[in-house]
Amino acid sequence: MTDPSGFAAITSQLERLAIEVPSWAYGNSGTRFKVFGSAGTPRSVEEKIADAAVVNRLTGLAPSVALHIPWDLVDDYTALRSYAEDLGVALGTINSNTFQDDDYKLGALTHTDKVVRQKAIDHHFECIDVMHATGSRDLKVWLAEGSNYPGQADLRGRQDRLAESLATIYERIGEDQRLVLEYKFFEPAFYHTDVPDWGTSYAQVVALGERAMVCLDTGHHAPGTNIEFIVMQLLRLGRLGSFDFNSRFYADDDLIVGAADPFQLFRIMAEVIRGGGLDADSDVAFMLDQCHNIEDKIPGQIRSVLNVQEMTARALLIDRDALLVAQQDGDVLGAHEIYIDAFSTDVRPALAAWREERGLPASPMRAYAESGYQQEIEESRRGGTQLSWN
Ligand code: AOS
Ligand code: ZN
Ligand code: ZN
Repeated sequence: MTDPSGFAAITSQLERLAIEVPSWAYGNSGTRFKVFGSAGTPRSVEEKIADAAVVNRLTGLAPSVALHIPWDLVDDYTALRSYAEDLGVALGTINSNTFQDDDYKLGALTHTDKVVRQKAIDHHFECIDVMHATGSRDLKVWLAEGSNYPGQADLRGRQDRLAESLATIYERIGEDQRLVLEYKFFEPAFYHTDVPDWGTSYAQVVALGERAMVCLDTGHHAPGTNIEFIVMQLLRLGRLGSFDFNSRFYADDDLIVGAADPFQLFRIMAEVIRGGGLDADSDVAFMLDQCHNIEDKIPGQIRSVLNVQEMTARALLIDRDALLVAQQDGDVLGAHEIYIDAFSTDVRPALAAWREERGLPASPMRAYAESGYQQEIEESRRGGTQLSWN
């Protein structure tokens, strides 16, 4: 096969791409208006993992599953780990939850009441215990904390309490584990959130130590934010721990990554590559944080990991040497054209052929549709009730 796009030169890097899928993507989800149930929804954590394993089997791209505590509560995490490994996937990031308990209405790690703060800290300790059993590296902390009305809360006091609570949790993290702090500029609190932006997350994690990192959820920025700049900066500072990938049009939409703006995903992956985030020694974790409210969940996840792969391939095709020369020469439009040339390259045929070479289906979407798995779970999992919230 001829290789006009130079695809052969990028496969060794592309091979390293691994995307963690979230257990909650396989459960039913919706908006505050309606949760549409879908046939075949998993009834247990094990069934969510089984579905995630199908995504990995067909794409070769999703070797681990993120869990959420307490949504994925089981008695024996060591047994769950073996169950997952038998299906060819690992248990990945453990996500904590301090947003569904009445005690946390006015805050959890930032609460003025020490008893409530300790309860939230203890929950994180439990998550760390789970991590030891599952073999997970990352504890991901997303906090639904903030206030709705100016004057409601002491912004400074909350930030200080947050630092203290995080430090207590961080002390418990094992030598080979990391604490990853996610930021979000709004919701469920609307006036202020306690970790609204990358700068706050960065300031908090730097104070903790080397194994504390920032999580960048692509849906958690104000419209128009230059997300790839943040990617560049966090990589430059050595604190980009992980991504929560998804797409948004208006809010925290949690739609399929790359669906709303594939060019943005390309730009993000271009900065990841430029900053060494795809190098062999990189420890940046790529995760999805999505919910499939109206589409089938498994093909939704397959589509998502393929979108990341496709934009990564295009970003790898940027002619870096030529780009550097054009940039140094001040060739504004020449540099821009080199960048756009890569984005405009249709890598789909080359990706399909490369998958086949590695024993994967050329079209994982088609392979799933033809596999009969969807019909099988719709038949066998009647009464599936697992809900996920995002
Ligand atoms: C919430 O908006 C965040 O994106 C969280 O990362 C996540 O969706 C939640 O913590 C589920 O675990
Ligand atoms: Zn997220
Ligand atoms: Zn979110």
